[in-house]
Amino acid sequence: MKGTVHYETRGEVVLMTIDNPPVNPLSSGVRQGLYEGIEKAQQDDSVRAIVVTGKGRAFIAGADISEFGQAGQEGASLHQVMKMMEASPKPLVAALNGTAFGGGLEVALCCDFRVASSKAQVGLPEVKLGLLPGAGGTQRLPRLIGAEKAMNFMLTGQGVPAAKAKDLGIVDELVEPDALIEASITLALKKADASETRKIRNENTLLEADRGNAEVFAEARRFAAQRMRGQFAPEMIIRCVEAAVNLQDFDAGMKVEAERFLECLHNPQRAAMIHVFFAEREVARVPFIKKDTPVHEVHSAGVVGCGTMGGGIAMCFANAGIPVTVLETDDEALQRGLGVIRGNYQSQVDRGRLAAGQMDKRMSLITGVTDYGRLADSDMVIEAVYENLDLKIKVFKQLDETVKAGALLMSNTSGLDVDAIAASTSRPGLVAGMHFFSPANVMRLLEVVRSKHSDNSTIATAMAIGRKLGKVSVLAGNCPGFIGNRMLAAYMQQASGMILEGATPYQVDGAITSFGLPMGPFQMSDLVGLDLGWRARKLAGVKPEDRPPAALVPDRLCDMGRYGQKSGRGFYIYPQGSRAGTPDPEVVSLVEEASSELGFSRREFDDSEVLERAFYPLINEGAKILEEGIAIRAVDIDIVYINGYGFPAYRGGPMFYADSIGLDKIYERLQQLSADKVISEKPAALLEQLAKEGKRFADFQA
Ligand code: 3H9
Repeated sequence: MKGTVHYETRGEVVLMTIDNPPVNPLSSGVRQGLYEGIEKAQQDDSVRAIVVTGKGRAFIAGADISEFGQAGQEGASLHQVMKMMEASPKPLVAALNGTAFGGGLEVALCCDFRVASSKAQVGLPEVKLGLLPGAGGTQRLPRLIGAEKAMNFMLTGQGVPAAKAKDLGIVDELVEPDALIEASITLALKKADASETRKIRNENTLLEADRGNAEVFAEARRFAAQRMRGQFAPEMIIRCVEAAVNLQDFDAGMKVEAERFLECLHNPQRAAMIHVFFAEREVARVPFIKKDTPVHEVHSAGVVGCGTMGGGIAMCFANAGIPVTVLETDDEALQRGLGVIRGNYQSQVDRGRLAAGQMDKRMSLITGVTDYGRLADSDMVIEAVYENLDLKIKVFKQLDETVKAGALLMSNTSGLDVDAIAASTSRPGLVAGMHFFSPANVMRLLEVVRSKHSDNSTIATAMAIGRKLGKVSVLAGNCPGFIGNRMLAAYMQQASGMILEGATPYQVDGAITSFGLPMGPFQMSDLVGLDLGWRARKLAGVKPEDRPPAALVPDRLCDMGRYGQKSGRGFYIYPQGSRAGTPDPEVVSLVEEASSELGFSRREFDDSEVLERAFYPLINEGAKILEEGIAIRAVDIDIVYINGYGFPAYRGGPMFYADSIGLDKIYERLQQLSADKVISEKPAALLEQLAKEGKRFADFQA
């Protein structure tokens, strides 16, 4: 059995300490230890009260996630443990030393009283795993803090610091970390002296106040529809709280909770979201980075370029408390860039997300310069100039000459050749790609791109700095587009093909957003700007007859001045600067004309065909990325796609999604598409091999 609980008597109080490193999940040994310990304490007449705490940085991180979906369960169940706790006439005090999440907080809510160290954090994050708090949380929390606050707490799944938990009424006492055990024992004895216990299950006052308040549930549903579109668990949480309020019978409410929990447990979203939880931790493990791989100290950073990307990257450093120097070509561009940064911070202050003092502090960490020499002392410089290889190489040569020896030089390129960039310097080992996603200060993903020259310590530092900036860093190899943009190209190509063959842009976008992405390919094109490709083709002197068929519709739109959101029109019409576009019949006619010009006879598409066409070639590109070693594992691709491209976490990422469909099915369909010349290539050799062996991408080991 995994994990244990230490049992020790302190006078008339038993102190039980959960020990299951590193974060004390409720694994079999912990549940069994709690069960036996509480039973023993009940039987011992010299014991008057019980204190439960955790060893290390957590109280209890929740149920053991790795046990979900596994057959059979060793040891006592959590419900058996809780039954015993609630039946205890001896007061139980939870001494919250650190993180009390999920089942951990539910154990604390089952105790009579809660004392928290000022360093503790509590939360019910089950929703992020496609679950609901299934150990009484949906029934006890509304009884303790009311339905509205409880639903908000469970639907956001955000942890709150101990002080906030005290304000909410979740915690009874707040103490300094050193005083926690003493304070908890003192409280336990005081309550024992007064023969006082507090069983939240018996409290109905707040529920009565919520009864008949339909608006509180309507509001929770609006919140879930807006912020958690497509997710299964939020509605289940709301129904459990409705049961708590309407039934006002704890055991009946628990029955509803148990049924709904099982529904969540068996829903495919649960498996997908737990896959994502572990995948996020897995991507941090890079086989060639060992514990003893040296990591460069980065006390100060430089950024070349203060446009949208450069400014956002500078904000990331300032937000992490690292001084950053931003370089622009002239003072006008610099002031414009700094103005945008200030404006971004100001809007955070206006929305109450940042204190004004914090904004001043962050701005004071950003220094704007127009002279390369001022970057000389930076420990790491990130280039974020226009996406052109010659220009980037010019910048790197200049940086190589000016920035101190030993400093790291990184490129924010989104797909250019990092080998060539590195080779243009005298320190190729200290060069790598750090591809941030726009807006860089918001998006969580960082692709760290390893050139064939990069030292291991350069990569280790880039990965570590990414984490320090609050990003999820994923390692990619060097190839055009790296992981994300290379796969995106396959997807965009299919989207363009489908509208020429008979779908409308609105149908394609509709199918993709119903699947769970925040926007479809044509909404995305409008956001990025249709004119980028159009201008690039003009600059390169591409003749209209040589233009790829996929470019015909966007180029025609640009010829009409429809560049996308920025000009108020593109594939969609954006009334008065609105971000939500409305479809335009004129575009449908234009698409139909383009189809006929190119010799297509248009046909009907259904949404399932749109999804196959959009995602199967993307998955195929993912398979090639794996076989070429551009991504180390399928999970790396999943994390890139979820955090950089809005693939719904509840579908686990494209490679997990492929595994759940079955690789044989995907392989067959791709073969068909290849035979019909819908895709220009054959299915990836790796996909063919895994499909024939009945395996999954998850089984692939490089
Ligand atoms: C639940 O409770 C259901 C109940 O309502 C109903 C039951 C009937 N289980 O994140 P870290 C591992 S659902 C198993 O790097 P940090 C993690 O994989 C649960 N393993 O540390 C990692 O392993 P490795 C609700 C877990 O300090 C290691 O611990 N609870 C669990 O940055 C360190 O993790 C949650 O959703 C777990 N529950 O953050 C909480 N938790 O080293 C999920 C962690 O091999 N956990 N591990 O990669 C977290 O949010 C964070 O881990 C936590 C610590 C904030 C606790």
